Amino acid sequence: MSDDRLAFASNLARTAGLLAQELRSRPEGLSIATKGPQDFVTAADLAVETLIRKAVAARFPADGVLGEEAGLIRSDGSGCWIVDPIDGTTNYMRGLPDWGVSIGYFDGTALTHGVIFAPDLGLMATGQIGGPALLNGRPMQVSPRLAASDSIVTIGYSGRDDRLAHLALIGRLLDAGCEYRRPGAATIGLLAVASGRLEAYYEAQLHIWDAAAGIVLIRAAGGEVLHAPMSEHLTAPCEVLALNTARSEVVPFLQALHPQD
Ligand code: LIP
Repeated sequence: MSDDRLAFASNLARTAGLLAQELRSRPEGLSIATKGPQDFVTAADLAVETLIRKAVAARFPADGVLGEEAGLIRSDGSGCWIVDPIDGTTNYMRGLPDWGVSIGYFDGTALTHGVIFAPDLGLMATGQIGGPALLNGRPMQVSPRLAASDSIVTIGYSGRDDRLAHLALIGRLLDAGCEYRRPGAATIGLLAVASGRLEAYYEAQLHIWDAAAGIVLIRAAGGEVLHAPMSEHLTAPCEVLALNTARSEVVPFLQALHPQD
């Protein structure tokens, strides 16, 4: 089915990201509420999600939208846009560059389109299942590295996670000779895997709006992502393991996973 959803999402992510940057420069743009320990929402998160929802409603009125801030608003069709207006809010509000607008599309059966725009990093990633994954218009593919001692795993953590299990994961990776990074934004970690800069991403309990676009980008770039079936992941945070390849030596050192959807 040819459609212009990818071009639409790419243009929309760019507009949304530029709005987020502009709002960060205004005092009211960063009025902040706390959702939990080290978990924040700014007026910019809300404004960007509103912009995205209005654009989808105008262009694809039959599609629903699941967004981090306003939840799921269904429509007549089976398709649904899965949106994190500003992933990495803590980084964003502190002026750190690792944050992005994440827009994924679920056609009712599978995740099919993904766009991540990271304005402070100057990165626009687009991809569609069955099509190329592009980074700033140029093809990208996952890393060829297989050895654990030659791999860097990017990990995510939140207050939802078991702290000791997280520390044990880091210990296992270091014992295996891996390096690890923790960007504080799932989209940035997932994009690092899709673009071949890093070899794997793991997070124990990640919301689908943080992951949807990155999952499509990694699969379109030749990688693999294991996560819970969408029937489960649409309603609760779930374990996500994204890999350049299932043959990577890092796999045994990461958590056992739910069966892939
Ligand atoms: C964040 C994710 C991060 C996760 C945090 C938080 P937010 O997204 O990108 O990977 O560990 O709990 O969900 O809240 O900044 O959009």
